[in-house]
Amino acid sequence: MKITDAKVFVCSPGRNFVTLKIYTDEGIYGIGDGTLNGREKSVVSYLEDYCIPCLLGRDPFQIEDIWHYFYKGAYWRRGPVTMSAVAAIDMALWDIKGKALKTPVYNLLGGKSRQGVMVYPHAYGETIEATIENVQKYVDEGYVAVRAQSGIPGLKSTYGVAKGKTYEPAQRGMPTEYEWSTEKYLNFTPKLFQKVRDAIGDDIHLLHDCHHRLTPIEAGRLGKELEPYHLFWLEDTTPAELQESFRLIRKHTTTPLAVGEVFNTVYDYTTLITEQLIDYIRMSILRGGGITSMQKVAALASIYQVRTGFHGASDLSPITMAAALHFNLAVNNFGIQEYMKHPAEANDVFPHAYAFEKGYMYPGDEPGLGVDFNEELAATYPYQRAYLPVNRKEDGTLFDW
Ligand code: GCO
Ligand code: MG
Repeated sequence: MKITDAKVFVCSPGRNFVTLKIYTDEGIYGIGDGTLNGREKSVVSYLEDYCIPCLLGRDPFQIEDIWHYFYKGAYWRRGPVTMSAVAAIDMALWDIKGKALKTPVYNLLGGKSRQGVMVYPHAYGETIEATIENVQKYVDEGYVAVRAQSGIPGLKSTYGVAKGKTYEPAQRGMPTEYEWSTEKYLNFTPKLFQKVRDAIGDDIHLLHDCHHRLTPIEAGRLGKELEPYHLFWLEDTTPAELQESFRLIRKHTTTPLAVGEVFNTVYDYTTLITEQLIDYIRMSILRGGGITSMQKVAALASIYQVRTGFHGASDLSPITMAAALHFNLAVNNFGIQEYMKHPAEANDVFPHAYAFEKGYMYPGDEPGLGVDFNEELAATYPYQRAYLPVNRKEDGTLFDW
């Protein structure tokens, strides 16, 4: 089999997505997700200017070799643009192989290690009461794990709390400016979880995202104060660059830690994993360069009892969601999968076999990834420029977002 062509599509069915389609001489095609929120066109350029010309004529079954061709062979390595492009290629190649061998991708990854994939959605509200109501709504829908974020009294805006119908950080126009106070957040958050836990009881897993806004010692304080409410995890407590930070956090709390939705290679994790400083890996198949590289991350993590907990915000397309579900079904050290529903228009553009039932998701048994791309429909939703926000302290200092 040979790769005859590859094309990139940018569409905006409810939000922007970058889709790569790889065609072969046997009529089989594969699709991959290259979406990088707010930087979509940079990935398109990387794919079109460099990757696609170098893909033509290759055997799509040689996934490992092609992965290294675009990682080692590129010379300029790593970074979110590069690794999202590599991931798009890699997903499409696994999709082709599954279709050619007439088997779902999870079978190529070792087969089913479990029946279904536990997922968590986002619950949020402007107040503690509204947040509890939202958590309860998800519990009533069958979820067994829920992330809870709440508006903070005295702050105009808070990460994870939507003003509109659904939470979507990327907005049209120039970047929105959020307002932040560490003191207000740290004083408020333990009260939030005390009330949420009281309201829903002990059986539901609760998660929370700090979105990189704390120093290590502040993270230690928050983790310690949240211990009575036994969170499933506390996510991205500090900015992600300094892995050593987590030594200090770990000394102060037994609250489990999840890290790395912005990471893009295993090298971002080596200290965190080998010193057992974290419990869950947040890097997604999309950000981490594809299934091929995430297999290596998961294998390293398994030796150190670290589990997967992949990023699954709605700015990762249904193709990444499908790839994650196949991966999660197969890998032994699976932990949990984030599941933020896509806009209805996106589900129409990406028809898929995966489904949700009673807190768990299932990739379905179609050959390949089990997700398709409706080009004609996609063309009716042109790209819309949108940027992620920035965050400032109350005195105007630009802060981590
Ligand atoms: C999460 C994330 C998202 C990101 C978003 C950025 O845990 O789901 O933090 O909400 O902010 O994916 O594009
Ligand atoms: Mg997050």
